[in-house]
Amino acid sequence: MTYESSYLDAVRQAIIDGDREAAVAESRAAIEGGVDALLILREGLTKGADIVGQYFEAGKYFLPQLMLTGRALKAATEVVVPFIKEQHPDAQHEGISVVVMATIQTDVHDIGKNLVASMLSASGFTVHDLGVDVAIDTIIDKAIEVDADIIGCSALLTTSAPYLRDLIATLDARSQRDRFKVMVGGASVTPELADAIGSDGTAPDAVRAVKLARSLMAERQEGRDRVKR
Ligand code: B1M
Repeated sequence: MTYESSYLDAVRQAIIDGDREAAVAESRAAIEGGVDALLILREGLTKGADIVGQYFEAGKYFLPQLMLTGRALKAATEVVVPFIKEQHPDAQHEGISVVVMATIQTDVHDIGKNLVASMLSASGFTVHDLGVDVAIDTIIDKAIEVDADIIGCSALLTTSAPYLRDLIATLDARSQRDRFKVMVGGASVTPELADAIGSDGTAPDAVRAVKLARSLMAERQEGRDRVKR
């Protein structure tokens, strides 16, 4: 067993047990032991969440266990995020790019959305985080109000993912689609779905979400430059 895998196993187990104190302590121990914070997120916290999700689907775990895991994930994420920002500083300043973020209506999962919002802020984007279960028109109204560049939405449920499609349809209906880049993500979003609904892209994790946001901003700038010429 490598030194990394024993730390990661302990973090993962704490998430599976829904043990907040252990999740925080083991995440700290892994950081102090020199494990990359992004690895802790991917191989410890997220893998643990996936296993809990599988147990839930299989009827081995029920809602209370899911809730305990949610609390443990939240607390441990707060421990690792500052280190992800520090260890992955491909975060040159973005200037004044503005993002409106939300978890789409009917969905209350916010851990991944918070992570993406936090990484975007650390990368110099101005982020307006509207929270969870946010109605489509509220998202669009806020994006117009703050003159956003990007709308970013998470959906973790197969039943909430269709609202991402409705968000884009509503942008179209309100003649606002060309005004914003739209990023989507979360456990129910595949690249195929992101493409099929006409979004501008998706990313599997927060670090790649920042890369995507950057490339969307570069595309936007290129478009503006072309219009000027
Ligand atoms: Co729920 N839940 N949950 N849950 N929950 C899932 C999503 C589920 C997959 C578990 C399962 O059965 N396998 C399942 C959905 C099944 C489906 O629809 N296919 C499920 C279910 C069914 C439910 C309920 C319906 C249960 C019930 O009540 N019977 C209910 C729904 C409530 C609602 O939303 N209306 C429910 C409730 C809950 C809790 C409240 C108890 C809790 C959430 C606590 C919270 O968020 N504050 C919870 C939890 C903890 C989970 C799991 C176990 C973990 C989710 C999580 O935080 N993952 C989850 C299983 C799983 O995901 N494997 C599950 C860690 C997080 C870091 O990852 O959010 O994917 P993630 O974010 C990643 C990437 O996806 C990406 O970057 C993030 C960081 O790396 N990303 C983006 C996210 N957003 C992005 C946006 C972008 C780009 C990238 O651009 C804008």
